[in-house]
Amino acid sequence: MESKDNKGLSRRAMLGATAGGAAAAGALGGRLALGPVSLGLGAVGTTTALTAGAAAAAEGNGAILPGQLDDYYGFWSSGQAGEMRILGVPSMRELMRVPVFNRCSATGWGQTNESIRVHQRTMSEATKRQLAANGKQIHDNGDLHHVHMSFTDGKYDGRYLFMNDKANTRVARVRCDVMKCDAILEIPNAKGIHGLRPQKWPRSNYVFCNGEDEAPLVNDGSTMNDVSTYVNVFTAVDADKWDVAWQVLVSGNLDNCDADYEGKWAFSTSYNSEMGMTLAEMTESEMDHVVVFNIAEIERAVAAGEFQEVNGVKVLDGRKDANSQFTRYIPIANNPHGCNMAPDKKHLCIAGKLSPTVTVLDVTKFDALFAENADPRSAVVAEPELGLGPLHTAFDGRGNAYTSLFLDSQVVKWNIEDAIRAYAGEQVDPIKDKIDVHYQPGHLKTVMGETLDAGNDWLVCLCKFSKDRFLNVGPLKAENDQLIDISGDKMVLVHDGPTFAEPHDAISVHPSILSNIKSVWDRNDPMWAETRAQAEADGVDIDDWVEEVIRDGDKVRVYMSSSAPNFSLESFTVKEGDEVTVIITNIDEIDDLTHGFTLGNHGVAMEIGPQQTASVTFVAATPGVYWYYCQWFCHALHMEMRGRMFVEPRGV
Ligand code: K7E
Ligand code: CUA
Ligand code: CA
Repeated sequence: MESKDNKGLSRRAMLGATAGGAAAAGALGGRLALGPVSLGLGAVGTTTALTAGAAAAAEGNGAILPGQLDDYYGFWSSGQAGEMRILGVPSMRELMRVPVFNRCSATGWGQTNESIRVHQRTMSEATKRQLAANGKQIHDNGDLHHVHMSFTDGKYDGRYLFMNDKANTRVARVRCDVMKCDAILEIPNAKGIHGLRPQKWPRSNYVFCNGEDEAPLVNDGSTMNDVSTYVNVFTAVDADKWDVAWQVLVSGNLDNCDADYEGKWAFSTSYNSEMGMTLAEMTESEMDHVVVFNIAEIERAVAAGEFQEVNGVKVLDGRKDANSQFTRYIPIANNPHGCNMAPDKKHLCIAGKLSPTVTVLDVTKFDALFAENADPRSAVVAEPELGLGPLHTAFDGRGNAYTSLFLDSQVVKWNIEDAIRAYAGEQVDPIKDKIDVHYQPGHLKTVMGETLDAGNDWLVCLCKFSKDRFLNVGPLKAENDQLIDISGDKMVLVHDGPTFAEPHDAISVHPSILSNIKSVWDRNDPMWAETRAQAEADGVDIDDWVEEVIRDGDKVRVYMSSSAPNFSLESFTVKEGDEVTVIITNIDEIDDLTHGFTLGNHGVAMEIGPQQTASVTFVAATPGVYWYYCQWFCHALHMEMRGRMFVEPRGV
């Protein structure tokens, strides 16, 4: 086991290096031909022979053998669980969970002062009031559907991951260098952020966010059931400044969105062009629409001051009646859902959901939509009939599209150019293959498929139901993320991956894009800048071994260090009713040496990674002796890494 004496030695180094061989095997794509090639390059120095059974199991797993690294990082949303997950593709092994909108018992996310600051930095006064009325400081749930990485020049750039919270109308940002959430933004005016995409070109200056739910723009109870006062709001978040750049009011609601590869357009599907409030009303029309947002025109109007300021945000009116140049509405059948821009830089695929079609729009024809008397369907270049319940579309690097068919429980592979030729009247079947999936898929994703680097090896299909595919675990069943080999003409199902609630969407990213990931925190990380400032004000050097208890009226700040297997303070004393802040710096420098702080019977626990500072505040309300301990296994004497808090009765 590591101690503070063996600095510089990592666990991976101690366990024997395997990374080089694994990467080489991955690069050779040895997953299906599990012959001597991939075995020979596999777990270096450990594998001499595999049984036939083990080899078959490995093959079904994408042939990532024990000790091998995956070919891709997968970033998964988790729906109502509120976190982001990191999986390996193609093994589908879950590597990490990153708490974002949820409260995490293991890491203390949602309880540490550092995470509460991330939550509160942009919180509106109204939300603070609502939370306070319920005895809370932050929302501790979220509904995270869409995770997307920041782009530069149409490719992932490894800086950030962005994600939505439909439940509490927020977006969040995860720093890729440490895989921690560093910013959450409550979006004013909009309701229920659903579709979310970063701008692809020239870089992700904006994150586009769809408000799904209609509500009065001034939503203060003065108008309630008068639907004519309801609006839907499209938001562009400034991804660097982390505030709202501008908003556009639209007709109908907003579901999914995407952006083009020229930085000219964003687009959103709308299933409720009817502005219906009931299911019957929302499905009444034959046609709904896609909204096209004209970025240059919007930016011009914002710069010229042609906006209305609502709740501190610049709002433009892009509704149909306003006759602006901000938006155009393309009629699409029927409650469309998925909105996916192809890596050919040209074709936008809109999934019909209630219509068995995908509508292909040529974005190079969008300029013409803004001319007077333009035909609003003039950019439609194909509309292949693919099957029942098309929800989302993914792309490979060979001009093929893959659409999930929710009702048919299938993935259909089709060729975009062939669909265009068929639409023009040629006798060609754009459908190349169909495969059954288990069951009822929502999103599906090829590796790097929403970028100019779209790959041709793997498709992940995120099925909403697993039914009979796994052992019965009670009324609540796992979902099923299936791995499909798309390298050949025929799609081949190679793996079932049970998942807990509810990965709507996922992306896969090549590890070369994420070479900036750290194993040890920088001591000066901005994550705890405010905690550091407090320490400086208290005259405490938290970079050093520290044993300080500072009293400040009824507030007590307890500074300590951790180094396996010790806390610097074996005990500290406070008084009944004190507001206690425990600030701990983990001075261990080697990777994979995380400590924790759990305070018994106080509901307090947090992670303290190597070189991290973390803090937590609570009221010591009840006199007595309470043990605290390290909850992340760190050392042979990890159980002994504990100490006592003495809470003296008031008046002693
Ligand atoms: Cu289709 Cu929220 Cu992306 Cu779910 S959405 S599937
Ligand atoms: Cu420190 Cu366990
Ligand atoms: Ca509709």
